Amino acid sequence: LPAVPAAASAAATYPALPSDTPAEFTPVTTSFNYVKRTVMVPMRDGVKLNTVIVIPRNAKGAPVLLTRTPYDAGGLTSHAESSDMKSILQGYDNAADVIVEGGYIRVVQDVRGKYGSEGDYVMNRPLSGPQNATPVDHSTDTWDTIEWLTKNLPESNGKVGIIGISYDGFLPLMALVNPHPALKVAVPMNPMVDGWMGDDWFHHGAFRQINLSYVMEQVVTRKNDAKWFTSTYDDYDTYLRAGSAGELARQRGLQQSGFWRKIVAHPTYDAFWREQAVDKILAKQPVTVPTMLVHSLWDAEDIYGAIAMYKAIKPNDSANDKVFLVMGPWSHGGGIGDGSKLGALNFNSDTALHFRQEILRPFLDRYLKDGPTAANAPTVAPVSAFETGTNKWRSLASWPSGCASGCAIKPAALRLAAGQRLALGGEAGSNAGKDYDEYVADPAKPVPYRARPMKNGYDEAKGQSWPRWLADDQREASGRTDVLTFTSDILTAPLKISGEPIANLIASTSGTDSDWVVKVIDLYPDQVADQPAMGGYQLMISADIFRGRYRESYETARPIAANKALAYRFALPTANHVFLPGHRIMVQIQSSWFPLYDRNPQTFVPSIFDAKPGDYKKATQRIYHSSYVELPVVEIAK
Ligand code: PG9
Repeated sequence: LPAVPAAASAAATYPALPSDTPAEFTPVTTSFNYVKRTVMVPMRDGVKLNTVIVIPRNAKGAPVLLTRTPYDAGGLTSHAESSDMKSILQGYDNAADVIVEGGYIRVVQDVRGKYGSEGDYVMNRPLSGPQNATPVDHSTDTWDTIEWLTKNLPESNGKVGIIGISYDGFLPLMALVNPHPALKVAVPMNPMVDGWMGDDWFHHGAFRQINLSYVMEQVVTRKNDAKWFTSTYDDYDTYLRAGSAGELARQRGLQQSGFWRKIVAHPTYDAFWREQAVDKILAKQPVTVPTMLVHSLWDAEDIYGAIAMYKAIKPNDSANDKVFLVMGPWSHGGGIGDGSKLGALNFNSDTALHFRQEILRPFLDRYLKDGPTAANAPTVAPVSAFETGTNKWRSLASWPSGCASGCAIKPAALRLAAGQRLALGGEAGSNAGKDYDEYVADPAKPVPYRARPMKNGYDEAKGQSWPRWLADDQREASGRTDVLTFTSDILTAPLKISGEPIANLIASTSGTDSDWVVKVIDLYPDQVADQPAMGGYQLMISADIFRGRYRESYETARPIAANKALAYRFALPTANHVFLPGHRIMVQIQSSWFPLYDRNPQTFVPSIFDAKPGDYKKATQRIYHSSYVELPVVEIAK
């Protein structure tokens, strides 16, 4: 071999060409109207949590609004690259107008194990106790954080409020368990409260399988680096081809996630779910911090939480000055956005702006500010409820109360009568002839939960509009042979409902397990002059699913006796709605809502996560005319 020239074998001997990148860059932020500090705040066990603090420039005696999150504190405080505080907070989890106009110090912290924080991530980390052997939980982490903030923020007045949406709405509730004395107010918006009964993971036992993508992105890596993928344009095809939710999870490697293994191990409402349901936890103690629960009437993710929480903690609020409720005509988290429209619906005013400026702002002022601003803050009604149909805000003393005074709520039976008619109250519903209606539910062709092709997700630019699906037109479903549709006569007077409709089905299946979906719908007049596209619109007002195997007990799944008429009773989500004259009421019944919920094989198997292709069988479903929906009708005293 020829000898290698000495110069070529030596390390780089060429002259230095200095890097254009400085060893350390110091941003110039003197023109910014805020100062941002990112600090690692130590918890009692030594774990440090990444905390972003945004302080209005020259702030003095300013209160703090804290959000704790698994969704990236850095990202939530830099929605835009800007020298303007309102611009950087313009996005998820920030009521930017209220925060900035109110002069608040904004603090956003990554929870343990997510993004910049140290420690282990546990989905909705339960309180220290039977489900969590460590001494640390979200209650202690919030306490330690507030303790640090009160000692290290010379610009603050020492008063802290905690606010957040969904997961970040669950966290203010955890802060109420043994609250730090400096915590003066909590605003849980659309909080996740009970993952099995009616929030993110199951509804009455039916699994919300489109959340597999959430588990993958949110749980398997600290910084959400693993991305969900599909192999079809239409999500319906991806889920149908996989078979069961368990199989799709296996195909994405989710068994590596501790949380997915917990879901698979706890398909029923056992101690795992019961003991971490936040309404059950907080019902045991009076809430000592003023708390404003914010609920969205068309919340596609946590439609259960805020109302369940209100029911649990209001009875302990003996002075009627700690627990407040707001409900608006919004999608999940819509209270911080534009509340003038939801899909095809138009509310004639920006209902979310009204909430922020007229309800949230004075509420925060009262408890977080000092001096005359606090003393002169307008009082907020115990309940502020937007009434859909008439599109009006109502101030109420409690929920549900129908109106400010002089009215009562009387349950009225909406009977699923013969001829696919809905008969209200004492109305004569003919039960002549057959005493049931029937359909065939085929798991090979489950009822789509929205028009196909469907792309589940949040990015409108990519054709994804998941957050507003509950307000979709149900017309397509009403034309299917596997959806039963019962319709009332045209209303001649307004009919107002406030509260939870309750489904009372008398139903049989030829299988040994079955899902039942019940939808209460406002059927618009055939023509709507000022909004032609609303002619004949079928708007869901309240709807939910029930997994038949839990008919006798939520804790133990049991096979259903085939071909036997059996009673199923379950509550549907809260409504505050006026069916206007000229409209009709409709109820639709079906046995799948796919792929939002995994398919019921209609053959009893111990766990539906493990159902095999051969278990999925067609079934004949009968809805007997003794079935009814109990409507919480508001009667106005004459
Ligand atoms: N609905 C979401 C969530 C909450 C809690 C657990 C899992 C998901 C959210 O929007 O945060």
